[in-house]
Parts: sequence; structure tokens; C-alpha cells
Amino acid sequence: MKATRRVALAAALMLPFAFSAQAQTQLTVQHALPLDSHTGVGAHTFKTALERLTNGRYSVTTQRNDNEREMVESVQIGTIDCTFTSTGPVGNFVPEVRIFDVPFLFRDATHARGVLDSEIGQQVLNRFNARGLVGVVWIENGFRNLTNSRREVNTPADLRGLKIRTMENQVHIRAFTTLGALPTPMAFSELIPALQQGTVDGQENPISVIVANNINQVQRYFTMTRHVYSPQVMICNPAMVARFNAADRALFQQAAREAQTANRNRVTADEEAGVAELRRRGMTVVTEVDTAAFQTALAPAFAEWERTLDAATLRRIREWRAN
Ligand code: EAX
Repeated sequence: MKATRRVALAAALMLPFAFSAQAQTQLTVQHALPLDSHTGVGAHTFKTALERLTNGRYSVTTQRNDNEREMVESVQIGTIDCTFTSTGPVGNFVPEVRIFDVPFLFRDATHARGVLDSEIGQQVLNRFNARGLVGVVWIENGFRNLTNSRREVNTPADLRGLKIRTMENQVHIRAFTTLGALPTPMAFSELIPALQQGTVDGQENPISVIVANNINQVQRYFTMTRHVYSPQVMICNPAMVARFNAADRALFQQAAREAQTANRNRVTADEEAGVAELRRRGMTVVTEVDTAAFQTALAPAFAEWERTLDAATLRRIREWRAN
């Protein structure tokens, strides 16, 4: 028998086995920041957990995309299946999320994680459905701190006139306007060039984000304001989630919880080591901040948020205590 016919016969014999192998479902998950970051660790842990739990019936491709608004839009229209994103731009899609962006709302990470994992957090996740999204699980960006290239910032007065990049977030823009700064909203993907070109003087982000992106290379001063607790959230496309059977939906949720744990553990580690690391990298670091002065300066904005956000939920959040 000629060689070409032997190959053709062998291929034909293999064909039924190829299609008989369990069909594999491919998912695409995009995340902000590098893979070696608290966000990348979350997305990668979700990938490895879902592939493990389903014995490879699901395969997850992770991709970096630092334009978080774009990622949420892509999940909404279904060009990607899920995203791991900060809540920065998410309030423009699901207004109820803005309540978590209020400055000085959370006492510490235990308070924030406890509220987000309680029925308060679940109620906000449930609001994603009406906006063509599925809010799967809260993860974490961390407490946001201020950096700038111009001067040490110790009091709100030191902020006056500084052009500060903010996320595309109405609550944060209002806060920095009230503090006397000049907020300039933009996607994270535009931030480093804006700092390099001097388009903005400063920005604000958790230590995890600053360290992972070497923001110290384009910023000199760091002030540990911890002015906002910044959640992240895993968001997926509703049609994709609807295709899970009950058993796979449970495995999907378990993989998301494993991602949450890995992400939060990384933030905790970054926060413990971050200040010393930023000093080692040459930043001028201010850690003793007059928080009360910043809170007093924000009084007009707090009054507005009591009117425009859900005041009862704000009170529940402030009063929340671990059992
Ligand atoms: O999600 O845009 C921001 O400043 C976010 O904190 C960052 O992308 C991490």
C-alpha cells in the first residue's frame, strides 16, 4: 500500500476518537495589571482552579488589559467572558457600586472584606444582573494612597492645585475636587505616559498597584492617605454563565472563591512589605497622615453622598462589625 494511502487510512481511523474526546469549553478572562500582581494572581488562580476542578473540561485563557472600562464593555457584549477589574469605572455601568468608593468608609481590610462578603456585598452584586452583567465575587485592590512628583503632601492644603489622575469614577472626582486638587480621570492604561509627560502631577492607587507597575519610577512622593478602600470585582457575561449546568456552576463559584483568597493574600503581603519597598526604591514616604484633616475637608462631599447614595446602606456599612 502506498505511504500516502497508509497515512490517509490512519487519519480516517483516528477521526472518531478526536471528536469523541469530551468537547472542551474555552473561556477568555481579561484582567488589569501584570500577571505578577494581586489582580493577575486572582485571574490565574481562577484559571488553574477551574481547569483542575473540571478535569480540563474548561480551559481558561487569561489576558492583560489595563483599560478597565473597555473590559467591562467587552464582557457586556460578550467578546470576552469575564474580567477582573477594580470598581473604578464599574459605577458607570452599575451605579450601586459607587457606595463602596466613598472615602474613609472602611476602617481596615477586615471591615471591608467582611462587608463585601456579607449580604450587603451580595445585594450590590445582585444589581449587576439588571445591567447585562454577572457580578460573581468581590476581590480586592486595596487602600488607595497618594503619589505625586511635585512635593510632600501631609495635609489637604498640600494637595491644592495638584493635577491628580483619578479613575473614571464620579465619587473620586468629587472627592479630589472638594480637597482642592485638579482631578483628571483616565483609564489606567493612559496613566504612566501621563505621569512621564507631566500631563498630571500625581495619582492615587493601592501599594499593590504602585509596586507592581513601578510607579515609583515616575513619582517621587508617596503619602499613605488610605483615603479609599478600592474593591475589585470578577464580572462575567450572563449568556456564558447561563450555559453552566448546576454542577459546573458550583465548580465555577468555587474557582472564583479560590481566586478571591489568592488575590486577598497577595494584597496583604504587598501591604506588609510595600512601604519599605517603596523607600528602598527611593520614594519619599509620608506615613503619619492627619486623616481627620482630610475627613474634615471632605465634609461637603460626605453631605452630598448622604443625599445621592443610599444613606441607609452607608450607615449599615459603618456600623458593621465582625461577629
Ligand atoms: O485595577 O485604574 C486604577 O487606578 C486601578 O486601581 C488599577 O487599574 C488596578
